[in-house]
Amino acid sequence: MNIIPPRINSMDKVNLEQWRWSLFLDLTIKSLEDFQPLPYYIPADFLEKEALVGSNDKGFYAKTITWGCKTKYLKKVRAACVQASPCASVLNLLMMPNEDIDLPFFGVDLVTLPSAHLLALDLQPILKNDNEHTKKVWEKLIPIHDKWQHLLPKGSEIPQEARKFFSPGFLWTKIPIGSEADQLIQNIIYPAYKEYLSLYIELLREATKVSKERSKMFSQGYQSYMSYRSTKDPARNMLTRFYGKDWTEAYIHDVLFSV
Ligand code: DBV
Repeated sequence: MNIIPPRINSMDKVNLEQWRWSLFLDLTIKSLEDFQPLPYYIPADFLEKEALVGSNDKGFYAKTITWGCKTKYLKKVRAACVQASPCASVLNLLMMPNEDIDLPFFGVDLVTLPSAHLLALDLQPILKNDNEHTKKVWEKLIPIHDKWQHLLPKGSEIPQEARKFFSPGFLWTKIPIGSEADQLIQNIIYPAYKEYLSLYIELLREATKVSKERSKMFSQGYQSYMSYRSTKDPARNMLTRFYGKDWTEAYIHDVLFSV
Protein backbone atom coordinates (compact mmCIF):
# COMPACT_ATOMS: atom_id res chain seq x y z
CA MET A 1 0.00 0.00 0.00
CA ASN A 2 1.18 3.48 -0.82
CA ILE A 3 1.08 5.53 2.37
CA ILE A 4 1.63 9.26 1.98
CA PRO A 5 3.09 10.89 5.11
CA PRO A 6 1.30 13.97 6.48
CA ARG A 7 2.53 17.34 5.27
CA ILE A 8 4.48 19.08 8.00
CA ASN A 9 6.23 21.79 6.00
CA SER A 10 4.72 24.34 3.61
CA MET A 11 7.00 23.13 0.80
CA ASP A 12 6.16 19.43 1.16
CA LYS A 13 4.84 17.84 -1.98
CA VAL A 14 1.24 18.37 -3.03
CA ASN A 15 -0.38 14.98 -3.53
CA LEU A 16 -3.93 15.34 -4.71
CA GLU A 17 -5.51 12.56 -6.68
CA GLN A 18 -7.25 13.65 -9.90
CA TRP A 19 -6.19 17.24 -9.40
CA ARG A 20 -6.13 19.02 -12.75
CA TRP A 21 -3.52 21.65 -12.09
CA SER A 22 -0.33 19.73 -11.14
CA LEU A 23 1.59 20.78 -14.25
CA PHE A 24 0.94 24.43 -13.48
CA LEU A 25 2.05 24.19 -9.86
CA ASP A 26 5.09 22.04 -10.70
CA LEU A 27 6.26 24.57 -13.27
CA THR A 28 5.81 27.38 -10.75
CA ILE A 29 7.78 25.59 -8.05
CA LYS A 30 10.53 24.80 -10.54
CA SER A 31 10.73 28.42 -11.68
CA LEU A 32 11.34 29.54 -8.10
CA GLU A 33 14.22 27.12 -7.50
CA ASP A 34 16.87 29.67 -8.50
CA PHE A 35 15.73 32.03 -5.74
CA GLN A 36 16.57 29.80 -2.73
CA PRO A 37 12.97 29.31 -1.61
CA LEU A 38 12.35 28.57 2.06
CA PRO A 39 9.26 27.22 3.79
CA TYR A 40 7.29 29.41 6.17
CA TYR A 41 4.95 28.54 9.01
CA ILE A 42 1.44 27.44 8.09
CA PRO A 43 -0.56 25.74 10.88
CA ALA A 44 -1.08 22.00 10.30
CA ASP A 45 -4.86 22.35 9.95
CA PHE A 46 -4.30 24.49 6.84
CA LEU A 47 -1.36 22.62 5.34
CA GLU A 48 -3.78 19.81 4.61
CA LYS A 49 -7.49 19.59 5.26
CA GLU A 50 -10.01 16.96 4.31
CA ALA A 51 -13.71 16.59 4.99
CA LEU A 52 -16.51 14.33 3.89
CA VAL A 53 -19.18 16.58 2.44
CA GLY A 54 -22.80 15.36 2.43
CA SER A 55 -24.15 12.01 3.54
CA ASN A 56 -22.16 8.80 3.31
CA ASP A 57 -23.73 7.31 0.19
CA LYS A 58 -23.97 10.56 -1.77
CA GLY A 59 -21.07 12.34 -0.12
CA PHE A 60 -17.64 13.20 -1.50
CA TYR A 61 -14.28 14.08 -0.04
CA ALA A 62 -13.09 17.66 -0.31
CA LYS A 63 -9.36 18.06 0.17
CA THR A 64 -7.42 21.32 0.34
CA ILE A 65 -3.65 21.56 0.45
CA THR A 66 -1.71 24.77 0.93
CA TRP A 67 1.77 24.94 -0.56
CA GLY A 68 3.91 27.95 0.32
CA CYS A 69 7.41 29.42 0.26
CA LYS A 70 9.26 32.70 0.64
CA THR A 71 12.35 34.08 -1.13
CA LYS A 72 14.56 37.13 -0.78
CA TYR A 73 12.12 39.45 -2.57
CA LEU A 74 8.86 37.51 -2.19
CA LYS A 75 7.51 37.55 1.32
CA LYS A 76 5.00 34.86 0.49
CA VAL A 77 4.10 32.59 -2.39
CA ARG A 78 1.13 30.43 -1.60
CA ALA A 79 -0.97 28.00 -3.56
CA ALA A 80 -4.39 26.86 -2.41
CA CYS A 81 -5.01 23.50 -4.08
CA VAL A 82 -8.52 22.09 -3.85
CA GLN A 83 -9.79 18.75 -5.09
CA ALA A 84 -13.40 17.93 -4.41
CA SER A 85 -14.69 15.63 -7.14
CA PRO A 86 -17.26 16.06 -8.64
CA CYS A 87 -17.62 19.58 -7.34
CA ALA A 88 -14.38 21.48 -7.89
CA SER A 89 -10.71 21.37 -8.82
CA VAL A 90 -8.85 24.60 -8.04
CA LEU A 91 -5.41 26.14 -8.10
CA ASN A 92 -5.45 29.60 -6.55
CA LEU A 93 -1.96 31.06 -6.48
CA LEU A 94 -0.64 34.37 -5.23
CA MET A 95 2.92 35.65 -5.15
CA MET A 96 3.33 38.61 -2.82
CA PRO A 97 6.46 40.75 -3.10
CA ASN A 98 8.07 42.51 -0.15
CA GLU A 99 6.60 45.96 0.24
CA ASP A 100 9.92 47.69 -0.36
CA ILE A 101 10.34 45.98 -3.76
CA ASP A 102 8.86 47.32 -6.97
CA LEU A 103 6.97 44.29 -8.28
CA PRO A 104 3.31 43.47 -8.99
CA PHE A 105 1.46 40.48 -7.51
CA PHE A 106 1.32 37.30 -9.53
CA GLY A 107 -2.31 36.21 -9.25
CA VAL A 108 -3.81 33.02 -10.64
CA ASP A 109 -7.23 31.43 -10.27
CA LEU A 110 -7.72 28.17 -12.16
CA VAL A 111 -11.12 26.82 -11.22
CA THR A 112 -13.01 23.82 -12.56
CA LEU A 113 -16.65 23.65 -11.52
CA PRO A 114 -19.28 21.10 -12.67
CA SER A 115 -20.42 23.25 -15.60
CA ALA A 116 -17.40 25.36 -16.56
CA HIS A 117 -13.78 26.32 -16.02
CA LEU A 118 -13.13 29.86 -14.75
CA LEU A 119 -9.56 30.80 -15.51
CA ALA A 120 -7.76 33.97 -14.47
CA LEU A 121 -4.14 35.07 -14.83
CA ASP A 122 -2.71 38.45 -14.03
CA LEU A 123 0.27 40.45 -12.88
CA GLN A 124 -1.79 42.64 -10.59
CA PRO A 125 -0.57 46.11 -9.73
CA ILE A 126 -0.06 47.17 -6.13
CA LEU A 127 -0.84 50.75 -7.17
CA LYS A 128 -2.69 50.90 -10.47
CA ASN A 129 -2.29 54.64 -10.96
CA ASP A 130 1.42 54.70 -10.32
CA ASN A 131 3.04 54.90 -13.73
CA GLU A 132 6.51 54.17 -12.45
CA HIS A 133 5.22 50.91 -10.95
CA THR A 134 3.07 49.78 -13.87
CA LYS A 135 4.67 50.98 -17.12
CA LYS A 136 7.59 48.58 -17.36
CA VAL A 137 5.31 45.66 -16.49
CA TRP A 138 2.45 46.51 -18.83
CA GLU A 139 4.72 47.12 -21.81
CA LYS A 140 5.71 43.47 -21.67
CA LEU A 141 2.47 42.02 -20.30
CA ILE A 142 -0.06 43.46 -22.73
CA PRO A 143 1.50 41.83 -25.82
CA ILE A 144 1.36 38.45 -24.03
CA HIS A 145 -2.26 39.03 -23.07
CA ASP A 146 -3.21 40.04 -26.60
CA LYS A 147 -1.53 37.00 -28.06
CA TRP A 148 -3.75 34.58 -26.06
CA GLN A 149 -6.97 36.29 -24.91
CA HIS A 150 -8.58 36.44 -28.38
CA LEU A 151 -8.28 32.65 -28.68
CA LEU A 152 -10.48 32.18 -25.60
CA PRO A 153 -14.16 32.81 -24.80
CA LYS A 154 -14.81 35.97 -22.79
CA GLY A 155 -15.18 35.82 -19.00
CA SER A 156 -17.99 37.62 -17.17
CA GLU A 157 -17.75 41.36 -16.44
CA ILE A 158 -15.53 42.35 -13.54
CA PRO A 159 -17.37 44.71 -11.14
CA GLN A 160 -16.33 48.36 -11.29
CA GLU A 161 -15.02 48.50 -7.72
CA ALA A 162 -12.69 45.55 -8.44
CA ARG A 163 -11.09 46.94 -11.58
CA LYS A 164 -8.41 48.89 -9.82
CA PHE A 165 -6.90 45.59 -8.71
CA PHE A 166 -6.50 44.21 -12.24
CA SER A 167 -4.00 45.09 -14.92
CA PRO A 168 -4.91 45.64 -18.59
CA GLY A 169 -3.17 42.30 -19.12
CA PHE A 170 -5.78 40.37 -17.13
CA LEU A 171 -6.42 37.09 -18.94
CA TRP A 172 -9.89 35.88 -18.04
CA THR A 173 -12.14 33.24 -19.54
CA LYS A 174 -15.05 30.96 -18.82
CA ILE A 175 -15.11 27.72 -20.81
CA PRO A 176 -17.92 25.13 -20.69
CA ILE A 177 -16.76 21.66 -19.54
CA GLY A 178 -15.91 19.26 -22.37
CA SER A 179 -13.19 18.01 -24.65
CA GLU A 180 -12.88 21.38 -26.34
CA ALA A 181 -12.12 22.92 -22.97
CA ASP A 182 -9.45 20.31 -22.30
CA GLN A 183 -7.81 21.26 -25.60
CA LEU A 184 -7.95 24.97 -24.78
CA ILE A 185 -6.39 24.39 -21.36
CA GLN A 186 -3.58 22.37 -22.89
CA ASN A 187 -2.95 24.50 -25.99
CA ILE A 188 -3.77 28.03 -24.83
CA ILE A 189 -3.98 28.32 -21.05
CA TYR A 190 -0.84 26.33 -20.29
CA PRO A 191 1.44 28.16 -22.76
CA ALA A 192 -0.11 31.49 -21.69
CA TYR A 193 0.60 30.57 -18.07
CA LYS A 194 4.21 29.78 -18.98
CA GLU A 195 4.61 33.24 -20.53
CA TYR A 196 2.96 35.11 -17.63
CA LEU A 197 5.13 33.20 -15.19
CA SER A 198 8.33 33.74 -17.21
CA LEU A 199 7.66 37.45 -17.33
CA TYR A 200 7.14 37.53 -13.58
CA ILE A 201 10.38 35.63 -13.00
CA GLU A 202 12.22 38.04 -15.31
CA LEU A 203 10.83 41.00 -13.33
CA LEU A 204 11.78 39.29 -10.09
CA ARG A 205 15.38 38.89 -11.31
CA GLU A 206 15.57 42.58 -12.13
CA ALA A 207 13.62 43.83 -9.13
CA THR A 208 15.03 46.67 -7.09
CA LYS A 209 14.34 48.22 -3.71
CA VAL A 210 12.34 51.43 -3.51
CA SER A 211 12.66 54.45 -1.25
CA LYS A 212 11.05 54.48 2.20
CA GLU A 213 8.46 56.89 0.89
CA ARG A 214 7.45 54.66 -2.03
CA SER A 215 7.49 51.64 0.21
CA LYS A 216 4.89 53.35 2.44
CA MET A 217 2.70 53.91 -0.60
CA PHE A 218 3.10 50.27 -1.62
CA SER A 219 2.10 49.17 1.90
CA GLN A 220 -1.16 51.03 1.54
CA GLY A 221 -1.86 49.53 -1.88
CA TYR A 222 -1.02 46.14 -0.45
CA GLN A 223 -3.47 46.50 2.45
CA SER A 224 -6.18 47.61 0.12
CA TYR A 225 -5.60 44.63 -2.22
CA MET A 226 -5.60 42.09 0.62
CA SER A 227 -8.69 43.59 2.13
CA TYR A 228 -10.48 43.39 -1.23
CA ARG A 229 -9.42 39.78 -1.81
CA SER A 230 -10.37 38.64 1.68
CA THR A 231 -13.72 40.43 1.73
CA LYS A 232 -14.74 39.32 -1.76
CA ASP A 233 -13.16 35.88 -1.92
CA PRO A 234 -15.36 33.96 -4.41
CA ALA A 235 -14.36 30.67 -2.77
CA ARG A 236 -15.91 31.59 0.59
CA ASN A 237 -19.22 29.76 -0.01
CA MET A 238 -17.56 26.66 -1.34
CA LEU A 239 -15.01 26.44 1.47
CA THR A 240 -17.66 27.09 4.12
CA ARG A 241 -19.76 24.29 2.70
CA PHE A 242 -16.76 21.94 2.88
CA TYR A 243 -15.13 22.91 6.17
CA GLY A 244 -17.45 25.24 8.09
CA LYS A 245 -17.32 28.94 8.84
CA ASP A 246 -14.59 29.07 11.51
CA TRP A 247 -12.01 27.18 9.48
CA THR A 248 -12.86 29.11 6.29
CA GLU A 249 -12.66 32.58 7.85
CA ALA A 250 -9.35 31.75 9.53
CA TYR A 251 -8.02 30.33 6.26
CA ILE A 252 -9.02 33.38 4.23
CA HIS A 253 -7.83 36.00 6.73
CA ASP A 254 -4.79 34.36 8.33
CA VAL A 255 -3.41 32.12 5.58
CA LEU A 256 -4.53 33.22 2.12
CA PHE A 257 -4.61 37.00 2.39
CA SER A 258 -2.73 37.92 5.55
CA VAL A 259 -0.24 40.73 5.15
N1 DBV B 1 -10.67 32.13 -5.53
C1 DBV B 1 -9.84 32.67 -4.59
C2 DBV B 1 -9.39 31.59 -3.77
C3 DBV B 1 -9.97 30.41 -4.23
C4 DBV B 1 -10.78 30.77 -5.35
C5 DBV B 1 -8.46 31.80 -2.63
C6 DBV B 1 -9.23 28.68 -2.64
O1 DBV B 1 -9.54 33.85 -4.52
C7 DBV B 1 -11.57 29.91 -6.11
C8 DBV B 1 -9.87 29.05 -3.73
N2 DBV B 1 -12.74 31.42 -7.70
C9 DBV B 1 -12.69 30.32 -6.88
C10 DBV B 1 -13.93 29.63 -6.97
C11 DBV B 1 -14.74 30.37 -7.83
C12 DBV B 1 -13.98 31.49 -8.28
C13 DBV B 1 -14.48 32.51 -9.16
C14 DBV B 1 -14.29 28.35 -6.25
C15 DBV B 1 -16.14 30.05 -8.25
C16 DBV B 1 -17.14 30.67 -7.34
C17 DBV B 1 -18.53 30.18 -7.67
O2 DBV B 1 -18.95 30.34 -8.83
O3 DBV B 1 -19.16 29.66 -6.76
C18 DBV B 1 -10.90 35.63 -10.38
N3 DBV B 1 -12.49 33.87 -9.60
C19 DBV B 1 -13.83 33.64 -9.62
C20 DBV B 1 -14.46 34.77 -10.22
C21 DBV B 1 -13.48 35.68 -10.51
C22 DBV B 1 -12.25 35.07 -10.12
C23 DBV B 1 -13.61 37.05 -11.16
C24 DBV B 1 -15.91 34.87 -10.51
C25 DBV B 1 -16.60 35.51 -9.38
C26 DBV B 1 -18.07 35.56 -9.65
O4 DBV B 1 -18.45 35.58 -10.81
O5 DBV B 1 -18.78 35.56 -8.64
N4 DBV B 1 -9.74 35.37 -8.24
C27 DBV B 1 -10.26 36.28 -9.19
C28 DBV B 1 -9.01 36.87 -9.68
C29 DBV B 1 -7.94 36.40 -9.05
C30 DBV B 1 -8.41 35.43 -8.19
C31 DBV B 1 -8.96 37.82 -10.76
C32 DBV B 1 -6.54 36.75 -9.27
C33 DBV B 1 -5.98 36.64 -10.43
O6 DBV B 1 -7.66 34.75 -7.51
